[in-house]
Amino acid sequence: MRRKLVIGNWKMNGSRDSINTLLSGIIAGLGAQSAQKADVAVCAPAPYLAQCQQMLAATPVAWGSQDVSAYAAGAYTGEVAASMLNDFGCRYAIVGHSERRAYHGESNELVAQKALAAVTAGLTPVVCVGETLEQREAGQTSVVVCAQLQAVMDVLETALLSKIVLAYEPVWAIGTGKTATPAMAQEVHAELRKQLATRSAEVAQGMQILYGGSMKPDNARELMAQPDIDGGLIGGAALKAADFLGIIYAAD
Ligand code: 3PY
Repeated sequence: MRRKLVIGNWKMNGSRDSINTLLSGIIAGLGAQSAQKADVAVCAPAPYLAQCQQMLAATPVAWGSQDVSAYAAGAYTGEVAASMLNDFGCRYAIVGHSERRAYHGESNELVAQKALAAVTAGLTPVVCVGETLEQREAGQTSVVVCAQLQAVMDVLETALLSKIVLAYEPVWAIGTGKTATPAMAQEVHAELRKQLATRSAEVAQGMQILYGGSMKPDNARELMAQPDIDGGLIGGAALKAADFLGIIYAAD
C-alpha cells in the first residue's frame, strides 16, 4: 500500500512574511488533523529554504528545493549541489519541471543527471514528466512521457530508481486552470507504472506517482482516488494554507 504524498511547489513566489503566514497556517491545520493520511512537503525558492528548515523542524512537514545541480561541486556559478541541500536537512528536490524544461532548455538527459545527483546525495528527486497540448493532440502523450521516464531509468540502477518520486504534470494543465480528468490522468499514471515494471515489478508497485497541474481542493479527492495516483504536486493552491490543507485532507 503506497502512502499518499502532497508536495507544494511554490515556484518563484513568496516573501519572509508571506511564508511565515503560510507555514504557520499549514502547521496549525495539520496539528488539528490527528491521523494524517498523507506525507506533506513544500518546495521553496532557494533563499527561503533556511526559513523552511527552521519553521518545519519538529513538524511532520518536509521541505525541498525546486531544482538541483547535475554536478557534485566546482566552478558552476549559481548552481546548488545536492550535497549542500542534504547538508542541512533538505528532503526533496524537484527535477525536470516543465517550466525548467521550457524556459531553461533542460533536456531529458540533463534532467536524468540531476535526478542521479540528487538521489546519490541522499535527496528524493521528484522527477516531473508531461506532454504539451500539441503532443497530446498528436496522440504522442505516451511516447513523450515514457521517453522522459526512460532517460531517468537509463542512468539509475534499480536500487536508486526505487528511491525517486515521479510526478505527471501535463504541460497544458500547468497554471492554466485546466486539469486532466481523473480518467485521463489515471491512464498516463498506469502507463508510467507499466514502464517502470519493465525494470522491476517491485519498484513499479512501490513508486509514488503524483499528479500535478491545477490540482485544487475541489478536484483533489477524485484525482487521488484513482488507483495509480498517489498524491499531488501542487502549484497555485499551495500558496494558500486553506487550499493546501484542503488537498491534504482529501488524500484519504
Ligand atoms: C502546477 O500545478 O501549476 C504545477 O506546476 C505544480 O508543479
